[in-house]
This record gives sequence, C-alpha cells and structure tokens, in this order.
Amino acid sequence: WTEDICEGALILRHFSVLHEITLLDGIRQIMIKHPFRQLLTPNGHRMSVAMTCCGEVGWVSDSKGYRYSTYDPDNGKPWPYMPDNFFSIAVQAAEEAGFPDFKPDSCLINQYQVGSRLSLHQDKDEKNLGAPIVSFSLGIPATFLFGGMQRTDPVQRYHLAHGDVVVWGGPARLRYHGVAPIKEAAHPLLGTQRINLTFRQAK
Ligand code: MD5
Ligand code: FE
Repeated sequence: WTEDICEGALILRHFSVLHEITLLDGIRQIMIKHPFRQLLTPNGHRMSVAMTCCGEVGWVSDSKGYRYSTYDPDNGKPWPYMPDNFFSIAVQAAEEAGFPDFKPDSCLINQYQVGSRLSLHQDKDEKNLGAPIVSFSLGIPATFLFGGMQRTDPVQRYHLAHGDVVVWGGPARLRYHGVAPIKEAAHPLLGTQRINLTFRQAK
C-alpha cells in the first residue's frame, strides 16, 4: 500500500519485495568491477556510507567537490550499464507515484553498515530537478529523517524496511533529509547491512 509523506512524496510499502532477487543479483554484478567505497567529502571527511553507481553517470565526491561523472574516479572506467530490469522497476514505481515520464540515467547504490549514517543534506547536483528521485530500501531497516527547506527546520522520522520504495518529487524534491545511525539488526538475505538504490535523472 501507499503512504503519503507530503505533496510530491510517497512511500510504496513492500513495492520491491518481489524484485529482490533481480535487484540483489544486479548489485552483485555491479560490485564485482566497481566495489563499494567510502568517498571523501570536499572537507576531507570519509563518509560512513559506502557507494557505487551504475548508469550513464554516477555521483562522486572528492576534494574537488560533489558531481556526476561518466566514469569511476577509482579506476577510470565508465560506470556499468544500468540493468534494463532496474530501469523498468524504477519507472514502474515512479508511474505508480504519479510521475509518468521518469527516465533515470543514474543509479547511486548506498551501502550502510551498522552505525552508518547520512547527515542532513539536499540532493541538488542533478540537472533536471523537475524529475523525481526513486529510492529503494533493501536489508536491515533505517530511520529516515525528512526535514524542511532549511537545514535547521524540524524533521519527521519514517521507518523504512526491506522492499519499501520512496518517490521524492515536486515540492519535496529539495527538502533536507538524512538517515539516522543504523541500528544493529540482521536480514535473512543481506545480513547486517542496508542497501539503498536511488534512481535519478542527473544528466
Ligand atoms: C538513503 N539516500 O536512504 C537516501 C534515500 C542520497 C540519499 O539521501 O542522497 O543518496 S534518497 C532520499 C531523498 C532523495 C531526494 C529528496 C528527498 C529524499 N527528500 O526530499 O527528502 O540512502
Ligand atoms: Fe539524498
């Protein structure tokens, strides 16, 4: 079922459960050539979340800043092709949420271990801010922090479990958000990690 967060944002509970094997197999193949790595922020802090990408462009961070890049700065190789079934599952979720024209060209794959967190930020490096971001949660649960248009605005908390998909568009697209430190837990397929996939129209 669906749960409204605000105008433009909603949770499709359990949406990707029936696609879990497809998603995990795709992630495994991407990881072989482009392993998860903890990037440095422009301030020189190592992120607690580890990342990799697929699609035409991938999100990267280093001392030069945040940006989308056509290649993995770790090894100079282009990002792996976004699997066709990833693309169609993300498009289907966006449609269900009321965004019929979503054409993702980038998928950021975030790996959270117990204790990993993502501090409040806005996603604004994408060229097309009119397009939504479609986010898939797999593995152990997280508390998602949903703030306002200012970093200091109060946050609402949402529990995101394996299979939940969130679509962030319209006026929600530029809200501050983050992930609280992941609590110890285990998932039968993923063990003690959470994986989040975010599909974006970044180019
Ligand atoms: C996560 N990832 O759970 C989240 C899910 C990221 C990130 O935040 O940047 O990789 S995506 C949540 C999101 C995207 C765009 C807008 C909003 C939330 N929002 O308005 O709250 O790893
Ligand atoms: Fe974000």
